[in-house]
Amino acid sequence: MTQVVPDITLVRGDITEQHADAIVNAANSSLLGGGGVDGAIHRRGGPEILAECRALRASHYGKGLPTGAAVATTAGRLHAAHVIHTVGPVWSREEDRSALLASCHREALKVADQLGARTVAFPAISTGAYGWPMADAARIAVEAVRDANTHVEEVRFVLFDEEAYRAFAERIRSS
Ligand code: AR6
Repeated sequence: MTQVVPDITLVRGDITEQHADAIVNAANSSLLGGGGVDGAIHRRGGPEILAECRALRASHYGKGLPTGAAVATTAGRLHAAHVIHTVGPVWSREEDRSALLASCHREALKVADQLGARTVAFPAISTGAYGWPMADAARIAVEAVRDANTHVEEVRFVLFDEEAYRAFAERIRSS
């Protein structure tokens, strides 16, 4: 298989309405749900996702999914074959955690490759409850995708509001 550099596309909207091979969840390390994207994915995707998350906690991830790592489950009733759960870092003023945020994107794409996914929808990981400033998160996310060694053909960032959409658009334009 030849390696392709993914096309980066931007959409403003709700990630749970997307049609893609895989949808990335901005989860927490418990894998057992939460608010924001995580809450919406479990709500719309249905209980099969949580059942697989519980099974992961009972097997490989007894201590939870580490920050910066990624793992897949079914996508339940979402318009996708898989949900790829990743745990973003909580923003810190004192400590540079950008490598972990880049890792979320890289590891999610690695899992997507293992699944044979060609289109992957990402939210703006860490920019909600985890407090990461949007412009900086956009820079890290776009750079990580551009540098990834992946067979994924389309990475679609699904941005919930105008500020997020503008930050990602600006980053793509300027790099
Ligand atoms: N579709 C697309 N983007 C969304 C949606 C949606 N349906 N809902 C929110 N956003 P967050 P985090 C945007 O908080 O910062 C959860 O409780 C939102 O405006 O979902 O990584 C988890 O369980 C923001 O820009 O993820 C964790 O505990 C971005 O998605 C924690 O929050 C990410 O916001 C993870 O925090």
